[in-house]
Amino acid sequence: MTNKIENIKARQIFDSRGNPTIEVDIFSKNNFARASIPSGASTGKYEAIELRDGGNSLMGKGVSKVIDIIENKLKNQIIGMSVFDQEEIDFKMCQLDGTDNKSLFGANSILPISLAVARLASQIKEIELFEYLSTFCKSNQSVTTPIPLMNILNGGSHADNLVDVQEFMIAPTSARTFKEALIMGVEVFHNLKGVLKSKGFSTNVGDEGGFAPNLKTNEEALDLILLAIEKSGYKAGEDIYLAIDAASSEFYKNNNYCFNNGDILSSSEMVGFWKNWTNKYPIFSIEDGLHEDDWDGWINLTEQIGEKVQLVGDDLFVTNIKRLKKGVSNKASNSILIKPNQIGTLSETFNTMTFAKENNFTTIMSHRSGETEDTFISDLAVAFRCSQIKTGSCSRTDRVAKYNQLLRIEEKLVKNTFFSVEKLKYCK
Ligand code: 2PG
Ligand code: MG
Repeated sequence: MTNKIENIKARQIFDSRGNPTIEVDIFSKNNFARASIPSGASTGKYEAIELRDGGNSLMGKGVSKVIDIIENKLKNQIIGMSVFDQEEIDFKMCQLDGTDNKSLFGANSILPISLAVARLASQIKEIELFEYLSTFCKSNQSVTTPIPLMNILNGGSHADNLVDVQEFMIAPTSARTFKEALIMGVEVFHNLKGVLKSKGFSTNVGDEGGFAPNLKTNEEALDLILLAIEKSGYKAGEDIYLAIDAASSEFYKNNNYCFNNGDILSSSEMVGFWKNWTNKYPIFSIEDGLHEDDWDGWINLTEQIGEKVQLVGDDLFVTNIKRLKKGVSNKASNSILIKPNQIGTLSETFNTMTFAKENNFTTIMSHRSGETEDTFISDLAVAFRCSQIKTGSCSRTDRVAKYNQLLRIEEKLVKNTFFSVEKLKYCK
């Protein structure tokens, strides 16, 4: 049979930060597919485990143990299965691992196989990856390209500066196509470079390709971006909205939010902080505005501004349906960030996205801060009608590759399939 998996080969490659990661090649009789996986820096404490070798070599980050697991524990169990049995393959790998958080085999041994299987299936069917993946999406909504959230200014643990907020993103919501949105984003990116230069700031970029200037305050970042939007000929709050990933678990100490300028905020003060920012600036989306265990804070924030602002759980939910269910039943947010490597299989990622959609949560597909050249998430975002995708800024090929793949996908879709045509709920 030509749809049977005949061989799997794993290798150590390097990600955009120069850290080891895994690439898998998978073979059927007449076809071959490849997938590689990313790695985070501001990882949530409830994410599936990423196995590393430890020791002195490669700063302890080597993945030879993972290769050994793939070659000796997983490969022979999967060879002979049909590439079209995505769920059975994923389930089998989870069962073999046998732990709740994939701590025995590591999500980094399971996910690359899971992704490569889907890609091989699309090749055997001779259809695009996004078309194949959309057969797993139960939505009646038409297939759309997502609005890009472009992280043009980097702080937190993604940059060597004193900016607390990890990501300042722009969302070109007045665009009618993904192509148009990307052009708008690129224009603002280049104008921001000019603005920073003219003010004597560094224009070096951080891990996700956004600028990483040494600003004194977080507000300064917002003001500089607003200026760049204006210089590009667009109106902030009409053509382009702002989105934030605070990654606040990173600056949470002893039940408080501790800023680099010495400010220490309680959970309710932090909620007040976000309320103030969203009144003052055209911010339509805040990701991880509160710590991953601060459920009361999340509920409070959702009560206060959840009607008009998208509140995105990243570290809070870690793409895990159990945590998402808790969030839905407690009304602790209204949106989820989707990162396949936080949970470790494609099938579990599908289930989480489906549950989020059934409960009217927006879904945002996301890269990790350490990325590879693999563009799988672009196809996945389209297949599952994610309203948005965040995959960094408009520089660094590891980021732009994902946006470029969306340009190609959009060419294949019928007219008016860009999400902004439907209008984002939180952009009035
Ligand atoms: C995030 C991600 C991606 P990391 O916090 O959303 O931007 O960062 O991959 O470092 O967790
Ligand atoms: Mg995040």
